[in-house]
Amino acid sequence: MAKSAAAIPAEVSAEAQALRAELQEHNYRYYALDDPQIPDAEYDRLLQKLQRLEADYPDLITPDSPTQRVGQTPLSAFATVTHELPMLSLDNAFSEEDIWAFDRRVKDRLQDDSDIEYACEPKLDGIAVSLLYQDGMLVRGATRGDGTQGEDITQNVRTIDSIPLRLRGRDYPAVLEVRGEIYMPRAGFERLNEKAREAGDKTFVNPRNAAAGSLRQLDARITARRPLEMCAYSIGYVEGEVPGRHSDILEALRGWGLKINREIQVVQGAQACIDYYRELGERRTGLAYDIDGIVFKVNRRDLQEELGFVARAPRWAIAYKFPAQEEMTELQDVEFQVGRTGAVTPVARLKPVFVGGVTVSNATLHNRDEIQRLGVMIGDSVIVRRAGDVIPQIVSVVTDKRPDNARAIEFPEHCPVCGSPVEMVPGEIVARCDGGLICPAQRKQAIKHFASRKALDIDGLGDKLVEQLVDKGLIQAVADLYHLTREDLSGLERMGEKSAENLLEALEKSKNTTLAKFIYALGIREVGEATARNLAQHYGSLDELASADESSLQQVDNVGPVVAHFVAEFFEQEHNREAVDKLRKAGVTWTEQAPVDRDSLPLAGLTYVLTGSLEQLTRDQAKERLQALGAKVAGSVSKKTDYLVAGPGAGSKLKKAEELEVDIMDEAGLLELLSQWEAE
Ligand code: 5U1
Repeated sequence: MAKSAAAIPAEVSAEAQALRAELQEHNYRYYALDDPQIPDAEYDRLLQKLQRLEADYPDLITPDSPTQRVGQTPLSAFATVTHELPMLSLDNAFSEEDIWAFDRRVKDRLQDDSDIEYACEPKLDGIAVSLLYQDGMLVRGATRGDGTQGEDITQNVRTIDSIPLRLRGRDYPAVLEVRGEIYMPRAGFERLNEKAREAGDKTFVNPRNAAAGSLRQLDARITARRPLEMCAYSIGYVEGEVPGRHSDILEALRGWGLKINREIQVVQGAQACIDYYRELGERRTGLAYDIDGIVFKVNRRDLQEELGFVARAPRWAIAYKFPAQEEMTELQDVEFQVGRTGAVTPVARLKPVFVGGVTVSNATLHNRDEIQRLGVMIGDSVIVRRAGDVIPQIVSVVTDKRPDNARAIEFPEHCPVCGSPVEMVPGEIVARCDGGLICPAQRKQAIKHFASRKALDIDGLGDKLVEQLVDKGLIQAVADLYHLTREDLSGLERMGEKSAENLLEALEKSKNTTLAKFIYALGIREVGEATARNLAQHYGSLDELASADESSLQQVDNVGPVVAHFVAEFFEQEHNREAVDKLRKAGVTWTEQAPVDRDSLPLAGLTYVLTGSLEQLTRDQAKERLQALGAKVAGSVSKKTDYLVAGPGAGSKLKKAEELEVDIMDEAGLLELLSQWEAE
């Protein structure tokens, strides 16, 4: 039962105060220092203890208590806030020349030609906000709005754990306005969209929109469930003393409990700014959050004051933007491509547009569901996103710009290449051409796969050559490759005598391979390189594999019912058995091996977990290759985990691994490990 103020014993009051201070300190270590000292579970335990005390003695509750982050009463509208000092915007630079010109302007105005000290900071792609602290207490959070007036989002900013409700220490100014960016880290964004997808809800287009949508909630309980963070990048209105250098102000803010970006650096001169831009630009896609440029600021505050402002932007700062990752263009047509396994994929043909540093004229539309989800029509203006090396995607449609002659996208009922029916398999989102190897598109893809580096590695047999060979009727199936003659090749485009000779030599060389590579080369659905290796190790010979039934196949590591079904089905089909026979007759041989005892594999008995993004490998490839060496790959970190492979953007799994003192390696370490054992 709740007890009144008079009844609060002194020791209870002291305990609540101590708990609050302890929780605040842990928050500071976690967000500002990026150096947590206790596991999340321990933090939650302390918070619950404080909650229980406050439930027993409600008069103990203070507005800055960590239990008081989430207000229970939704607002009917956001109030308007007038900023004490305008929230400025930044001038943009788009080239190195622009940076040199900016540096020149700064020097000319200061009438000093020596190198300027600049602070270099990533420009986070989020929402600019202002936080007002009075006597160390957070009293107001506001959006930038038009720079003069914004919206009061105090209830919402209070829910963000990296924003302290009370500043740490005592040496903060009596009134301090902190400015910064609220953003959604990519990992949180992916999780949020994944949940939305599972629930059949609308997904967010990008982390910035997700952050904006989350902050615009009148019910702060919704904001509280969104993975938002805030990084401070400057101060606004202040009553009190602050340091004389921008970088020292940021350090002071960190000391008062705010999160400051870890990539910030102080450099001398414009060339060093450009070097910083290039260096971070290369690492951009590996960061845990989206950035759209780099901000350079004259570091000395006295020089900032001397330089002053022009219009609504300071003369002492500039944002050097990265090439946009999203642009608008027109969807001119949709074509349908048929893959090796018959999957029919819609491909958007776009009016060429420069995005993410390259000109994009095609983007994948994935499948029929995606077309429906986007509600896209031919002729629409669409937003194309290209981040890093990711295949360009259409992320949304600008329906306001839809022309009168926009056409619906008709998914074909017959294969655009061979005319066979296109089927939707129940439980699959992909539509497939029914033609199998009758379909030239599937045949071409199957031959390309057979010749690829990880399969029979036929040097010189590129995609264009395969297309010509099939189109001219010189080959129908993979075994025909081994009957090609000099005369056959001489009539082909870009095929000189020497190239023809080299290709015939490469074909000859490819005849000697390993069982694992041969299985992989067959192109059985869902059988990747590592699964092929597991099958080869398990059965030791192709005949053993070909006669295995589904339940035997499921004994193989990493082979579940779906893969087992595809493998058994492949060898049941007469034309596949014939294709294998023809290859044997053409002279293709492979080293058979005694079945391997998996317990004797180098990583047997070890459990790995993968987290964060990897650059050289996909997650699946890393997983398959670890499994092929005998390791188990688990989805979450526990006491049973031996190693965590952590890439950029690693979050809670990394934290947990650190708590449990699990060994951690990065992608380079993983690649070294794989190459060490795979070579044996
Ligand atoms: N990192 C950073 N982002 N950003 C945005 N610094 C920074 N400074 C800004 C803005 C609008 O404005 C300055 C004028 C304080």
